[in-house]
Amino acid sequence: MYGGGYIFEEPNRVQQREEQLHDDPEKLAAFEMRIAKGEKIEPGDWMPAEYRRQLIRLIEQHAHSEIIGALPEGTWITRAPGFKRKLALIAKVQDEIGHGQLLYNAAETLGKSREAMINDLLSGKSKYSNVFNYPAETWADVTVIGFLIDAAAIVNQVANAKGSYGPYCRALDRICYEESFHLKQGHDAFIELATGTPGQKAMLQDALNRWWQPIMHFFGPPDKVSGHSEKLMQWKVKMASNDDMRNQFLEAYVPKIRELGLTLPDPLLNKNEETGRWEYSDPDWDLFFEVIKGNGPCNKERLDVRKWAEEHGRWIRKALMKEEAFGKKAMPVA
Ligand code: BYC
Repeated sequence: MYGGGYIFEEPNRVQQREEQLHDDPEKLAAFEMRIAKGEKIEPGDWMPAEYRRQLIRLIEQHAHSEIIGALPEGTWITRAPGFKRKLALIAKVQDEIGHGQLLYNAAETLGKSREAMINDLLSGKSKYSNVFNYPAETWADVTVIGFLIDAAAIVNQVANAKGSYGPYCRALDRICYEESFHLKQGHDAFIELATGTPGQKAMLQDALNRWWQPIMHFFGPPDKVSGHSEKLMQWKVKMASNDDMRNQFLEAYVPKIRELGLTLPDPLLNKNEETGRWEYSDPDWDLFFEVIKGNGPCNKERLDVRKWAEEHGRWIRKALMKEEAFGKKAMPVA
């Protein structure tokens, strides 16, 4: 356990043990029938232990991605070009942290405490999105994140918002509203560089070349390798496969990039008009697995920043938990 000084026990352990004991075929069939009918599953409802475990894994990973994802852009707030871009970036970073809170809340409804999730992030046990382990070297990197990574996230979130677990879907709906604004400001900044001076366009092209492979990785490994997709799609947690989401992204955004006179660093990238599918060079999946295992260029830096924040915020959490600090019942830590 990461030594963050947390003092909570995970709730709902008893409930989870009960489910493992009673994961019987009749209950499972009734549960799957509800999902097939398009009903939402809510926190108090019976669910198979594996459905709960998978949702916790996925929502927790998503929450961590929002929190860690704020870091590369956050370092650019003081350097964003001009007052308008600074304001938009401050608002965006604040939104991303808010998304993390919404998602931690949704995961907590499944019985894992926020403290346990944060411990697992900081100890390296839990994953977060591969894309946030790369450096944002220039302002153009920030525009690529704001346009294309937000776009990739929207493809994933709009689909999964129609899924089966009520609290996750509601969180995703709200996140999508805000992400749509992020996408617009990212696209606007992207167009500004693409249609700016030759130096600005070259800076954008360079960023695009460096980010393209991590973006292709973002949707997860190919369907034939993805270990969780089949079950998660059957239970309507994932509403499209990794390859389908990657294809949707390429369909919507490659034309927008090319119409600005920019190129993509993949000579095989092309739409097959007969199948309607995009064809591309296989991204380096060994590299992807190394990055999500903790060996990417910025994994250590990202976690070090979060550890620093946890350690330096510990006194505030302690103060909030102490009755004498407020003279009333201890407040839960937000
Ligand atoms: N990165 O069976 P698979 C944002 C892992 S933030 C890391 O296909 P799954 C933003 C996967 O965990 C929003 N790991 O997995 C914020 C699994 O590992 P284990 C980011 C990945 O989960 C700030 C293994 O690979 N969005 O927008 O069924 C600023 C096998 O994969 C990744 C989300 O987090 C990855 N990319 O499907 C700007 C979306 N992909 O458990 C923007 C939520 C795969 O076997 N996540 N892995 O050890 C998902 O929807 C799903 O996790 C994925 C993968 C579709 C990504």
